[in-house]
Amino acid sequence: GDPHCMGEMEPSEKCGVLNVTKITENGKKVRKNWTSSWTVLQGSSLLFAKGQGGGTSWFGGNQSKPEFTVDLRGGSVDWASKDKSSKKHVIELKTRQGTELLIQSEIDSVINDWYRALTDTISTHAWE
Ligand code: I3S
Repeated sequence: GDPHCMGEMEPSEKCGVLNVTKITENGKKVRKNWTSSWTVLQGSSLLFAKGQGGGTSWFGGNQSKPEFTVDLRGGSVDWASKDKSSKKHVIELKTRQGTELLIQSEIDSVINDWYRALTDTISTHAWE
């Protein structure tokens, strides 16, 4: 796998570059701002860092921190309806805290893997 994706002992751990935007924060609609984010699934948390992250192991270093973290416990994941975005392969992620995100990749195998990983994580942590 990716050498920068740490903790691959856990099946729920995954990382890669995705296009991400918030659409709702604490129940309030916010303006879309699609950004390319280095995304890490770690346990029941989904972490985002700005930029491609490609060669830099922000996650292992101590100077760079995740831009944004989402608690997946009690959340839900679904394919976004057409009215949410004109883009292809868009996942809609809703958290229990009332934040909604859209997550997208142009590569359908990539987004399908994330869809599976996120739904698995949410069902695994459903009773916490
Ligand atoms: O849902 P919207 O408002 O049509 O989303 C589009 C806009 O956020 C647009 O930005 P500005 O309205 O600030 O120009 C983005 O550039 C588009 O990417 C958004 O739509 P998609 O369909 O790409 O999610």
